[in-house]
Amino acid sequence: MNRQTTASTCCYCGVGCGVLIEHDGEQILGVSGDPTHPANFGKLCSKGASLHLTGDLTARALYPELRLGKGLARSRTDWDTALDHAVNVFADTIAEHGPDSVAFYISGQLLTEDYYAFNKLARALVGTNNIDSNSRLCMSSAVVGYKRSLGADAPPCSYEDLELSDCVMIVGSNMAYAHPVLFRRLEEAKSRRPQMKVIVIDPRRTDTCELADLHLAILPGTDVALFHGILHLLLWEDWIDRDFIKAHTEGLAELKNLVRDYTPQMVAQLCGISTEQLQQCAEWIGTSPSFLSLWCMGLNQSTAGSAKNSALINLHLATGQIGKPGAGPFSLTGQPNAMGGRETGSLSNLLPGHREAANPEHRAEVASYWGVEQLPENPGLTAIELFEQVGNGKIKALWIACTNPAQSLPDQNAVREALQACPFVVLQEAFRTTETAPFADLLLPAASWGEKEGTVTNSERRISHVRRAIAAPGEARADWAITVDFAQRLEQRLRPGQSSLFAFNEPAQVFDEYKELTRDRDLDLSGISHALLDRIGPQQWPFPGGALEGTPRLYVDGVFPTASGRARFVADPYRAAKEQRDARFPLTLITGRLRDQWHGMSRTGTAAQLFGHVNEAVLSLHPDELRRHRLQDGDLVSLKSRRGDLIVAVGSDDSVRPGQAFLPMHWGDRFLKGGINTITQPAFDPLSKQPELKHSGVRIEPVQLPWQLFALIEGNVQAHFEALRPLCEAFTYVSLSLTGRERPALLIRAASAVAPDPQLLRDIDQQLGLNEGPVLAYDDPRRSIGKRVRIESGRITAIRLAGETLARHWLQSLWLEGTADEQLRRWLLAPLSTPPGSATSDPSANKTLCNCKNVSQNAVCAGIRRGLDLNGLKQELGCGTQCGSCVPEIKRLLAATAQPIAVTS
Ligand SMILES: Nc1nc2c(c(=O)[nH]1)N[C@H]1C(S)=C(S)[C@@H](COP(=O)(O)OP(=O)(O)OC[C@H]3O[C@@H](n4cnc5c(=O)[nH]c(N)nc54)[C@H](O)[C@@H]3O)O[C@H]1N2
Ligand SMILES: Nc1nc2c(c(=O)[nH]1)N[C@H]1C(S)=C(S)[C@@H](COP(=O)(O)OP(=O)(O)OC[C@H]3O[C@@H](n4cnc5c(=O)[nH]c(N)nc54)[C@H](O)[C@@H]3O)O[C@H]1N2
Ligand code: SF4
Ligand SMILES: [Mo]
Repeated sequence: MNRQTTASTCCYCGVGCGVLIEHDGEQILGVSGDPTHPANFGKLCSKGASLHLTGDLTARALYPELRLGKGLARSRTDWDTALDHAVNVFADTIAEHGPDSVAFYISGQLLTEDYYAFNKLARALVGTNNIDSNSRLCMSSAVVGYKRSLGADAPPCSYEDLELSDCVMIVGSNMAYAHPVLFRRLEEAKSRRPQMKVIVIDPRRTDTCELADLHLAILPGTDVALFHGILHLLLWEDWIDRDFIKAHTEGLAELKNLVRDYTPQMVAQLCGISTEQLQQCAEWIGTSPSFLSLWCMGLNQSTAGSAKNSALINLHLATGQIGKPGAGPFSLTGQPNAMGGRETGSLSNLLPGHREAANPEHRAEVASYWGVEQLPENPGLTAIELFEQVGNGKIKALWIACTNPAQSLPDQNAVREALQACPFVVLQEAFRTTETAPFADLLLPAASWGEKEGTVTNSERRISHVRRAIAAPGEARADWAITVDFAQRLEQRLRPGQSSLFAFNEPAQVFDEYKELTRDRDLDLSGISHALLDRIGPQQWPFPGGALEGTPRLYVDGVFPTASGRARFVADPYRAAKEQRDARFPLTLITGRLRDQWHGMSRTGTAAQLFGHVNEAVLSLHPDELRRHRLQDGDLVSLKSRRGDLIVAVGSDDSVRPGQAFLPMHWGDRFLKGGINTITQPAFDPLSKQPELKHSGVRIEPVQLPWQLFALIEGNVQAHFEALRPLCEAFTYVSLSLTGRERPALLIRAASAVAPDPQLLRDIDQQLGLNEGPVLAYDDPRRSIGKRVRIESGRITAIRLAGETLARHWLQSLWLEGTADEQLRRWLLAPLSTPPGSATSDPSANKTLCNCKNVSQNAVCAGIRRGLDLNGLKQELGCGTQCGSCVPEIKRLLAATAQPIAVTS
């Protein structure tokens, strides 16, 4: 077939970039940025640009699988059997225990049409509000913040405001990694207008700080105190907009009383910054012609998430910095369709069209539109509560779609127990490899990126048409279609003889039904249709019927969707987080994102080149902290919290302050035994119910795990992963990753206190192809040391070291170079295990900075030593010339060798 191009969107972050998918009708061959898409104008980041390299078919769920009893294995079945079985279990459970004994846990990565279908299924057909989404872990504090302060859940800004602003404050967001293409836009704007001020507020010195004129490394969780301290100064210095306050707001008097106490000295001390920094920050906010704030999980994922959001919005109201170009409180959404979930009412407390499930009028409106008598009154469970109720047996049938709760929810020990105990778990997934998959009694294969059609809304309220390029593999089906098929079958049990609530044949029909529920509401998008988006491109809501274009900015007239039409100052005091570091748990563990991985890595974890930047789980600690604990880079430690523990390697990193530690959120139990959310806490914000995923009190303890294993096997990565990971369960520490670009390989590191049963090693060797064939082996059973290397056509293709693994870096380098020389043979057949020569440095420590051009950190550093500046490096090495995701890091290296950054804490 001919090569074709289909315009669609990237399935990762909330920037919502347009992509052009190159394919031949059957396979996706390449991807590039869509130059006409207003979110990215042709740019993509390292993740978007490598989309076509991910999604290994061998990792995909391809057909339905059903388990007919706990303890049995799942086996392949057909769609009819699968869905009829699910209908029987759901209908019986509802009949016996009522509609609130079932629940749906869905995802901000579903399309709007998928979301709507699920929501209607839960509320109109099943009759429960037990439908919540992973957006509860992500955006729910922003939802509360916008609604409390401004009256509706609507980010009022546009991406172009980043370019137009005079002062941009980035708080609790590592945009350089998490919203890279927007960060590119900001970088360019700042290079055009260097007088633009950029403030970053983050406990860590992230790559985002490369753009900062001021970095406030506040102590974790102290944002509310900081914002109140800033407001205190704004009031004191009279850097406020009295006219705006008078005409368009209410509640300042009460807030003034509160922030009077937030003196610069007290705030500086609480936040761990200097009063000069605080003063500077307030001055830029108060005196810049326009002020924009961007925030993400550093604010939302907190037991004070709602208070943090409102305290930040207070600053915009006090300065009148909203509803005009370059200004406003702009929450960055995490997932590609976090917004669509909010619009379609897919959190337990919401209903479609920005309505409230607790509001009887709203329920009546939606019920009448749907043609059902009523909608359920009982409040629905939110994510954390939902899994608690699964754990204590109240939820007896759970439907999970497009999310991986056995990786991403906090307090994993409890979550996995709950999933294990749940009588019936349905999992609608694109990949069968996830941590949640083993708990599924019914696995339904879902179509994924490039294979499905519908709409998504990005951070700036812009709706894009997501188009299908190729057919889904195997028997996988689009999410909306699975949901609608199930609902139609369930209707026959629950409302026999009545006309269908789910008479949908294509996603455009779902959209058309949904959009009427937004008519005349703040988000009115009733003028949009799939066909219109095809004609005029992606559009920002509100977009009422008859509109010719979308709405770039909200509240330009100063009228807010509250009862009085005025925005509200919210006076929540600063409250210290409940779980503070203390004598028993003296470190604060912060979790967050890496540049090239996406969440639980079901997709990004299939592409070896996405491990080039960071190749395994490392707990980052300040060098002083390492010294205090007498630890070296790379040592294994036991990381403990009140909820669990985990063995992980430590790394020295001075971007983390002493007293803190950082661990990326991505490593679930598959890649790091235990998974990082074993440590995190389920405590949540009282209003938004969003859990405190960012901080936990932890301690590290030394471990003695002298027996070590290192293995590398080239090719068939997924198959080897699946065969080897279960065998590794016997070890105390297990870490898996991929390596290589052209010749991907699986890497395993493991450690234990004592040598394992020799049979286990033989089983591992069997999987590694090291029991026979062209294998060189040396075993010293007395010392429990063994080494095996497979050499084919003069190249290493598999390695296994057991006992001690000193030679691993050397062997990995030889594998990478594709050489197998005499020296290797001599070393292999000798009792000595230390590698010859000096080539013992870790090849993966030489990380790939630039994924597009495959340029390593060593090459960049060498260039810097030769005197190259950023442009010189770009010209000579090519790094940073394509997606630009590596530019902040290159700048940091340049700064480190030239002179320290001017302003940091
Ligand atoms: N590469 C990549 N990009 C992604 C994702 C991904 O998985 N990978 N996921 C997407 C999703 S769903 C989301 S929600 C976004 C998340 O995007 P971000 O929120 O930007 O990413 P995080 O790294 O989770 O957290 C941001 C920062 O919050 C800081 N922080 C921690 N505690 C505090 C605090 O108390 N106060 C302040 N001010 N800052 C604090 C952390 O140090 C961290 O640098 O990213 C989206 N984009
Ligand atoms: N410690 C810690 N934990 C965190 C966070 C943190 O910062 N720190 N962040 C939290 C946040 S903000 C978020 S958003 C969550 C994310 O947590 P999850 O929702 O668990 O993240 P993903 O791994 O993206 O899960 C999406 C799943 O959907 C599957 N999938 C992909 N495409 C499709 C599709 O089209 N259809 C279907 N049915 N399935 C598909 C993928 O294979 C994947 O398994 O993690 C949260 N957990
Ligand atoms: S910034 Fe990167 S991950 Fe986010 S939508 Fe664009 S290409 Fe995808
Ligand atoms: Mo998120």
